[in-house]
Amino acid sequence: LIFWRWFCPITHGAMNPDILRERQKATFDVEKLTHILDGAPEKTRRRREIQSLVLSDPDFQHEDPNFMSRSDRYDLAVKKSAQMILKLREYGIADPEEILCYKSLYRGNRHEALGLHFVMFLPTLYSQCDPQQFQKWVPLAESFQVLGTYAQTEMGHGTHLRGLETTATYDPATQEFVLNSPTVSSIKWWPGALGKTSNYAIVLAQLYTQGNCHGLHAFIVPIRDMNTHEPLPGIVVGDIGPKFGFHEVDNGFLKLENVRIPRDNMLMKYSKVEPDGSYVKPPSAKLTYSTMVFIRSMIVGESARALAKSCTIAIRYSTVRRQSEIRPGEPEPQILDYQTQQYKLFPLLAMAYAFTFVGQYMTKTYHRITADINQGDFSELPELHALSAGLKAFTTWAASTGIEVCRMSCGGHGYSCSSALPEIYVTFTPTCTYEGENTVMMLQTARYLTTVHTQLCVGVCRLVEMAAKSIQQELQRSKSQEDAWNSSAIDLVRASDAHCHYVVVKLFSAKLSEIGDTAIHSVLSTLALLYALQGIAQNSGDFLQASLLSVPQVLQVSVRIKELLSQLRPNAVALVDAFDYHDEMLKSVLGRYDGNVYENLFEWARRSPLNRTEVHESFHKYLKPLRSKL
Ligand SMILES: Cc1cc2nc3c(=O)[nH]c(=O)nc-3n(C[C@H](O)[C@H](O)[C@H](O)COP(=O)(O)OP(=O)(O)OC[C@H]3O[C@@H](n4cnc5c(N)ncnc54)[C@H](O)[C@@H]3O)c2cc1C
Ligand SMILES: *[C@@H]1O[C@H](CO)[C@@H](O)[C@H](O)[C@H]1NC(C)=O
Ligand SMILES: CC(=O)N[C@H]1CO[C@H](CO)[C@@H](O)[C@@H]1O
Repeated sequence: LIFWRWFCPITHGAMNPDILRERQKATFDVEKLTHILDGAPEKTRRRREIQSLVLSDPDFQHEDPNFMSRSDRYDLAVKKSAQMILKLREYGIADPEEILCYKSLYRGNRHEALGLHFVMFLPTLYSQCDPQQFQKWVPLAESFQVLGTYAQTEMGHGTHLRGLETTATYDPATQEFVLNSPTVSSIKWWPGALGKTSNYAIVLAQLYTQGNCHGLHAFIVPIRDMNTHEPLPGIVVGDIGPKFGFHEVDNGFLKLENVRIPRDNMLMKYSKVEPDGSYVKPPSAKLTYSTMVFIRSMIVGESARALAKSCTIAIRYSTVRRQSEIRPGEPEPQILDYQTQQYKLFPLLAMAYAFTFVGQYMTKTYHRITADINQGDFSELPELHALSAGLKAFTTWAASTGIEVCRMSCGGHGYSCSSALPEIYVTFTPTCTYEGENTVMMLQTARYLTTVHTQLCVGVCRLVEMAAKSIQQELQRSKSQEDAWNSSAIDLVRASDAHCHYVVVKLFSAKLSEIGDTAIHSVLSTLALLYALQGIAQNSGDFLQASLLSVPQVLQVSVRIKELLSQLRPNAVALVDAFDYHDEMLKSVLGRYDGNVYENLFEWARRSPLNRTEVHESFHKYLKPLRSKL
């Protein structure tokens, strides 16, 4: 086994002089900015305390997954998940935020094997069990005897829930539900941890009782024997195969063949099936909104973190990488001194800050509104629901694109797994698809905007008006409301996008007013302005069309953007240092704090399994015989 520790590199060189000089140029106190990003000095202190627990733990050392097969990567992920559970207990870490912090340190840029158990299975039990079910299932799940996943998506349908085909038919004779996957397209497909890890699944199925269909309901379905872990009768379960990323996760398939479960395995907090088969309706559908809002606001935070990590790697590397020349005869410049390189990276740095503050705002708002909901006040829920859907889509799209820009800005080495950028990208990008497919989310936000468009900011309002006008025109062409909606969807998505963009700018500038330190205020104002102006420059067509800006004004915007890039240049490394990603967490040779990239790149490559023997067997098998045949 090849054990690795990023913080104890083979070469104990001093700090790279180029990156050292960058840090001396900073105009503000990096530590104070870290406190703002964490929320408070106390939070920074606690985060670092948890970090040192992880880093000083010998179990944290492991082989580099980049050099492992998929099966070994899965094995390592399960091992780490199991260790993590024991360690959280050992260290007495129980606060949800601190658990998240510990886990993100422990799993690095990748996914957790038991992720679905924590983020979907347990929360669904907490929110949808009736009191008796709660008593039965929660202790089993919290002690990990029951390892669960959430099986909603099928091969044929993900977005359109009414299209799901799995059936649960009540049989009053035995007081059981009979579950079936009646078609190939009805096979459950994608749920994380379903293939190999879980012994239970919450299965979403169309409920049939007394001859009527009552729509989707959630059922607790045992899929593997609790002792032997063998699949149970009628259960066909497995792994769906390699994917773009998520290599350590066993996203799975599940085919149900006349699987019988007791009546009280249907989650019955809201709707019920009585023993005789009569159906009792849920009181309100709104309650399920709040879980979605919560998960989507967490994803906004993930967008910020993925982008912040990527900017840290690309900006640090851009200060130690020297290439080409600007003036003939002079030394090669740091690549960050090319205007185009700054133009690629600084707007993304500004975006990472913007999204961090949006994430903080959403978490705060979620907690405030949850308190209102507990008092029976649902008034703000529709707006928050629409906003969280839009911001989830807006930030994940922008961050996905941004990570890829960071990767390409590192040239060839960005393509190597040693940069960590490929892993960050493939782990992050499915957030555009799961928990609400992005286009569909934007259209949901648009539906809300068209009902309130008089209260919107003037730019956004123009776009909503345009979309609304398009719907009107389509309706006049004697189309139905639904067809008019479809024919106006491009405009509707643009309007939502503009609204979200505006909200991000607004929240960023609101954050500035909270900041007392003048040096930090000044550099964050520069970032906020860059974020806002870059948004205008990229959508200048809309601003011109709506006569909100003139052509000379648009030209001024691009002049101002160039000035802001130069203004930010001296603080670039300090601004990414403030995100405070430890080398062990970043796991990037290019993004190392000490900037000693080249010697470590060589060390990393030498560990490649292909180098294990000096001569690979393929030489003897194919290349040598080729010579004798020619
Ligand atoms: C890594 C990963 C993990 C996952 N984990 C889970 C899990 O744990 N449990 C689970 O149940 N599922 C899981 N999923 C599945 C995921 O939730 C679905 O893939 C997602 O909901 C999108 O649905 P879909 O695949 O049907 O896409 P589709 O809806 O088929 O989307 C395809 C295209 O159609 C467009 N489209 C669809 N509807 C509309 C519309 N109304 N208007 C305009 N355009 C539309 C979309 O914009 C998109 O461009 C996971 C998926 C991935 C990739
Ligand atoms: C939706 O709109 C597009 C573009 O106008 C059109 O091509 C398509 O046929 C419409 N879809 C349906 C189902 O009517
Ligand atoms: C030339 C070279 O660096 N070879 C290395 C290849 O990889 C193995 C481990 O897999 C090393 O031990 C070799 O030194």
